[in-house]
Parts: sequence; structure tokens; C-alpha cells
Amino acid sequence: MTDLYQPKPEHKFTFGLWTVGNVGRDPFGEPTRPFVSPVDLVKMLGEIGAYGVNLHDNDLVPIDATPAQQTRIVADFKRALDDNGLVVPMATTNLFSDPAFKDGAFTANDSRVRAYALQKTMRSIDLGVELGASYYVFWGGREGTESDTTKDPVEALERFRYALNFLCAYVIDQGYELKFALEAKPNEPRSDIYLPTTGAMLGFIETLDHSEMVGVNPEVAHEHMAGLNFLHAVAQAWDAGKLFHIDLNDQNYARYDQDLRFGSQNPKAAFFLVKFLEQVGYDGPRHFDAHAYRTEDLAGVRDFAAGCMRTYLILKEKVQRFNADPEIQALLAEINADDGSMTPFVGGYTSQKAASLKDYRFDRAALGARGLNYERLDQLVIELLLGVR
Ligand code: GCO
Ligand code: MN
Ligand code: MN
Repeated sequence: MTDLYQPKPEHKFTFGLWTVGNVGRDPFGEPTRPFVSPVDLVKMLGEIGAYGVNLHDNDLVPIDATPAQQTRIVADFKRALDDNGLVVPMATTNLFSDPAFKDGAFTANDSRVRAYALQKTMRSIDLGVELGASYYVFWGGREGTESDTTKDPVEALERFRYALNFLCAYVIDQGYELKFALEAKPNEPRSDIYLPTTGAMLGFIETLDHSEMVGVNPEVAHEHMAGLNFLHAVAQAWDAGKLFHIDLNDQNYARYDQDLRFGSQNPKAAFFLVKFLEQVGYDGPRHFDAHAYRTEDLAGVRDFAAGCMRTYLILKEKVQRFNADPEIQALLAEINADDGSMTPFVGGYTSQKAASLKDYRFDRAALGARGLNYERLDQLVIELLLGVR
């Protein structure tokens, strides 16, 4: 039984170097944990059963490293990956830490900053591909404003589109096998970030030159910060064929970006998310973009990372129980039962069908009076999650 909760590479659990490497700095306080090298982080992730590790360019190679330093750092890192059986499925660019990006990167008002952002991203794409990444994430951390006096929002979208079109063309030109995944966030660190939700990203993608190579990377915390239902965002992305990658963590609604351990705040929402991912057959990485509490030392970071994966696997087992639970399944069958009386109206439009539907007499009062049993059903799910069924 307990072996069910033991993470294995085939579960495709990944962590960013910046997640397990987070030193516990926040806007009010200094780091509470020491810096751990990427090589040591890879070792730790291998020990706890992760599949892969993701990175921003500068998580691995300092922004001012010389080419010779970069060569040595990358060689050491590749050796650590091999020694510990880890892969790099996703890479991304840090376009937010350096003061040059204080007004954004691809949407900055200064054309030199926009060009520098493109240069930095092309170099970072090269690095990601060298490490074997097949997904490249774009999180527009500073692509936004504090005051709309400063930037025209349509112009900002045009600049962002220009950058993505340029970078898609670069990837094609290089012959790289790389897909882009856009990650929305409503705010933080900017007051407002452009394209604030996964839904907004999905609409924007269709305006790109190479929309077929661009999907989304939805994050639990980001949709929750916007007060939205994460599962619904993920379902829409899946429906559009655009769920390329996913950032798993947890978050109390209407708070600052908390990056909590997966499933630790809203286990019921996490359950329905795991159920969805497992049942639709999402086969991309399950990436935990979360941080250990600032109270933790390095042993606590390990507990945090192991906890993310363990909770996922526990919820996966709960999904099996849900599917095998006779009472839950009987209620679902009852809820979805169809008496066949509407069969003449299914199967798409014909003018004759429309005319007969317009004439049909519904017993509206009976439709409204019927109890749906959702309270019983939901209570059964709660009891299942609380471990009494
Ligand atoms: C955040 C974001 C980031 C991105 C990362 C990869 O809120 O800080 O979630 O962690 O996911 O930069 O693009
Ligand atoms: Mn985040
Ligand atoms: Mn993220």
C-alpha cells in the first residue's frame, strides 16, 4: 500500500531549481536557508524520486558568467543529471530579476531592453535545448504596469506578439524541437500583469504566426489569486489542445503569491485536478512550482518536495477509490440518467428539429422541483477524502 505513494521517474514529477533552491527570502526578510548548488539540488531530487529538474538560464549560469565559465558549469550539471538519472524537460528565461527588466522585457518601453530580452531568451533557448528541454515557458513576470499612464495596453500586446513570433521563427530556423508554454499570472511582482489568466493566454495564442507550437502552462496559485477555478482553466486548455505543461502548487484565494506545497491548502480542488489530469491522459511533466515555508531548513525543503509528490500520489489513489465506489458511481449514474425523451432533438441542427423543439411542451415545474442529490454526492467525496470510506 505505502509503495503506491513512492514517487518514481515514470510519474514525471519535476521541480524547478528555483523551487527547491529557494533560500527563503521574502519582501520583508533575508534568506533563512543557505544557497545549495544546482549539482547538489539534482542529487537531492534524484534521492527523493523526482523525474526531472527545470531551470531559468540564471538558476544555472550566473548572468555575468564568461563563456568558459558557462561551459564548465553546464558540463558539471550534465554530469550530475546523468549520475542521478534526472532529465530537464522544461527551461525558461529569467526576465525579471535584473534591474534592466524593471519595466518588463518584451513589453518594456525601451526598445533596447526589448532587444536585450530577445537576445537573452535566444541564448537561454540554446541552453535549454542543449540540456534536452522540450518545453520552453514564458512567464511574463514584469510584463505589466503600476500605472496605465506609462504604457498603451494594445501596444504592449503587439510587442509581446512580436517577441513570440520572432522566437518561434528562431526555434524553427534552428531546427529545434521545442514547444512554448505561456504562463499567466494576474499580478506580483507588477501591480497588473498583461494577459492575466490562462483564458486570456488561450485567446492571445490564436493571434500568433505559429500558434500550433504555443500552448499554456497554467499554475494553480495564479488562477486562485485571480479568484478563479483552476480546474476549469485547465479543462479549457485541454479542450483547446493547449495544455503543454502545468505548474502545481497551492494558494489561499485573494492572497499574495504563496507557492504552497501541492494540495496543502485546497485538497478537494487538488483532488479534482489530479482526477482530471489522470483521466484525460495528460502525459506531460507534473511540475511543482512551489516553495518550502520560510521556517524550514534543508531537511524541511526535502520534506516539502517529498510532500508535493506524495500528496499527488495519495490523491491519485483516491481517484481510483472514487471510480470504484459503488455508492458514488450509482449516484453519478442516477444524476446522468437520460429518459430518452429528448432523443428527437439531439444530433445537430435541422430546420425541422428546430420547429418541433419550439413546439414541444416542457413540464417546467417538474424540472425545477426535482432534487439532484448533489449534497449526498459531495458529502461522499468529502468522506472519501477524509479517509473514512
Ligand atoms: C512565479 C512564477 C514563476 C514561473 C517561473 C517559470 O509566480 O514566480 O510562477 O515561478 O513559473 O519563472 O517561468
Ligand atoms: Mn507562481
Ligand atoms: Mn509558475
